Amino acid sequence: MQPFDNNEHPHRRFNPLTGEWILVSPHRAKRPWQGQKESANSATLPQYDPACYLCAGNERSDGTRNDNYTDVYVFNNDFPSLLQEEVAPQADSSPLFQLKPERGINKVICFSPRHDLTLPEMELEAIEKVVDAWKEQYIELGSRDFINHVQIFENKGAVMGCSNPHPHGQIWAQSSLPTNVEKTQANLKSYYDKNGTSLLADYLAEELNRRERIISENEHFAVLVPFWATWPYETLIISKRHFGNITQMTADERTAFAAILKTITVKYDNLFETSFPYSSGIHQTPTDGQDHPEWHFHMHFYPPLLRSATVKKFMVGYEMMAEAQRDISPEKSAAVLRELSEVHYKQK
Ligand code: H2U
Repeated sequence: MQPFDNNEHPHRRFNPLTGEWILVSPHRAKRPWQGQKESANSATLPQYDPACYLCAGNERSDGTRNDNYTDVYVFNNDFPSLLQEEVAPQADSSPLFQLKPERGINKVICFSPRHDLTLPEMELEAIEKVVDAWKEQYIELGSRDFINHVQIFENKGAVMGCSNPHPHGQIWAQSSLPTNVEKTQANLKSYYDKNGTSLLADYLAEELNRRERIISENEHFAVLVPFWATWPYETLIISKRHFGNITQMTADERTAFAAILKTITVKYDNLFETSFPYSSGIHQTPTDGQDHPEWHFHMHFYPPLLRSATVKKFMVGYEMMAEAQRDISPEKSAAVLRELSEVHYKQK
């Protein structure tokens, strides 16, 4: 029998954050491609677009006018998916028809007044201001008694369903713990209860030791392709110190977090010399007033691109019916990202 080689042989890997397995088929990365091939949209954007509903001073669809903001700007989403209004729950006698009213608040956060920039092209100081705004929102929204979870996220690129290239993210704050966060919390907690340590602190220590999947690190954060990554160039930013949420960052950690955000997003843009699409989001302690020593601040990046500026991975077929699957190994993806320059390709 041949000895196992994780760059050659199909295998499954366990994601300890979700408790799910994923199928890795590294040998398939070699197969010929006859699928989607179209040219990237590399249109240059103006610094200010009079028709953009996120640009400073412009009117939004409901007639509200944006402030003439000069750095970060946060407003209530005009088309929120959650409402603050309290309604009486309705009982249903069948456990097969469970339903619970859900309350919440949705915000939009413009990262910069510049319509043509995204995080990787912004100055470090400007990214620090985004981090500050995330922190303020986490505190403000999380302090409301009916808000138990604050999801900070960014959907970047038309391929991710993002409606506008103006650099922006969203915040959905709500009364329940959403499914993915609940799963992560349960797994972090059972690890913490069993070992008395943070799962992600132990994981990061081992990754820093093995150095197979580390892409970059600074004094306070590391970014890596997780061992269990599903998306081809999925990454995870983990704080080196064990703390639960953004309010617990020191001033140095705030700067280091902004710096590693810039590093990974610049590398992403450099990968296919395109504005790299992704969904990213911060996972941190819920705002339910409980102690959560199991939580460890981290940020996920789930980018869909696979082999060019336009050829993306689809989560279809086997993935929909059975479980997530990837071709290129996480180690190869990490090596590719590690080698890429930290200088944005447009600045070369
Ligand atoms: P996306 O590009 O990820 O769709 O985010 C843009 C958000 O901006 C979206 O949630 C909101 C949409 O509801 N929006 C407003 O709040 N006001 C507007 O005038 C247009 C879009």
